[in-house]
Amino acid sequence: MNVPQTMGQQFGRRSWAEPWKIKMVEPIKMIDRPARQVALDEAGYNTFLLRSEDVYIDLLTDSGTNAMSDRQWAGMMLGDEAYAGSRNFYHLEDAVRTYYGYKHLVPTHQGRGAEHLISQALIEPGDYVPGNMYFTTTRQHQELAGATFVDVIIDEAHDSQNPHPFKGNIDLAKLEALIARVGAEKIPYISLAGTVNMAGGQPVSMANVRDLRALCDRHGIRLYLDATRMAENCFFIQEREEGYQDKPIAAILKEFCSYTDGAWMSSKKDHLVNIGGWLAMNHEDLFEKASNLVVVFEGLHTYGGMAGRDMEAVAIGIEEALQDDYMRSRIGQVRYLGELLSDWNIPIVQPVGGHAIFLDAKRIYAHMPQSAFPAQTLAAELYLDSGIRSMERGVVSAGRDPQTGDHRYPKLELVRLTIPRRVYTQAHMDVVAESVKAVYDARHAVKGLEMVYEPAYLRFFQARFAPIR
Ligand code: P71
Repeated sequence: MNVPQTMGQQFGRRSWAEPWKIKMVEPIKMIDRPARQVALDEAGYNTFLLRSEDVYIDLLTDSGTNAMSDRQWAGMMLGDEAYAGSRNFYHLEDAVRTYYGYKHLVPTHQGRGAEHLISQALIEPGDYVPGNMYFTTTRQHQELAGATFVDVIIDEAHDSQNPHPFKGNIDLAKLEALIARVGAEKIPYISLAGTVNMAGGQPVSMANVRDLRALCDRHGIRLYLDATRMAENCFFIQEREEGYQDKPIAAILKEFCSYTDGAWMSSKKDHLVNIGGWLAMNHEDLFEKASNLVVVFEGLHTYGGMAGRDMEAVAIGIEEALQDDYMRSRIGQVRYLGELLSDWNIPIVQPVGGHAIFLDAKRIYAHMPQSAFPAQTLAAELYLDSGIRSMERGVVSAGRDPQTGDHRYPKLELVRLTIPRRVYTQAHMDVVAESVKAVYDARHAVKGLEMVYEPAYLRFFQARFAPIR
């Protein structure tokens, strides 16, 4: 007879649990399969167009979907809603200086607000912006400002099965080749993200950023960081990189940022809040330009589109996100789901990254051409099976090449099961895993989708699809 085992026992260790308990709950319900079919038809087979009330377990994104702590909620009551000079802004500025180490802070309503500011401030038409794999909104803003984005991530990142521990690293040879081809003066900054969302939440190593700093100094190029999930990146450095095992995540973050010139941030991820973001920098010229642009696009430079209470929640969230036992439970939960699926031989991106499990739709629907949108199809099938909402990260997200107008066919055709922070339990993860298995087992009967409506920008948000019969 099989003796039941706890999670810890299965891995030959004592179990550990989240360093918090739940004091407020939000009911969720599951509608039946015929009702889910109706909802999916109405949404044009696009999970972005579903109503959240029709969703059972929502793994669309970890962005703005976090549960705040009682301290953060208490902070919300201390909002200073003055138009100018809110005390919460100064608290936030202090937190960014203390934990990230940058000199100046420009608040924004969320990450893409900061991407807009840095792109408009630094990019001239005809420039090139190298980065470690594109992110949708980041590249969109760079392109709107007139730049060409160039992917200089290591090759391993484009291979879903490669076990490289730092698949987010920049390939310095690719970067040097670009500099030789276009000239350093055509590169306003390097766009470095930690962890790399589209690669599967893969981290960048401290050695890589150190080398990048030296390269940037040699060529006189700026190095700016997308710090959206940088706290999670630091967990992987602590776990995998020689010399960091005994360093707290907060110290690792401070060191990493010290090699960069500034950062933009979507606080909706790492900072355990529902809205917010910022741009921070050491360069005075960028500070001046961004402080001026922010009043046009976001709001005054001491709130940038956030309410005072929101800035307070971000300031408190920054500190909570950097606690080691919190981060272990955060990444541990993602890993738990990944281990279940791996053990059942369901193809997922390896190694498991920080914020999500990425299902390899290309392998799961090996019989389907990429033009039939395998990842979009898989996300729809998962919703039909169990009401779980996930996100396409494949050819639909990649969009069209601005020069040729053709679909960009990325090597990675993935479905992201994104885990909100402090929201779901281990039992929810079990339900998700079983649903993925059911859809995987039924994979041969599925034919794919065709696109019946396509918007001009960031098409994945609003595109509509119909099943191929
Ligand atoms: C995510 C999001 C939110 C999102 C964005 C676009 C399509 C679907 C969902 C946002 C990020 C991000 C990185 C690395 C900047 C932003 C923009 N991610 N950099 O993963 O992951 O931040 O959403 O606050 O504007 O679901 P913003």
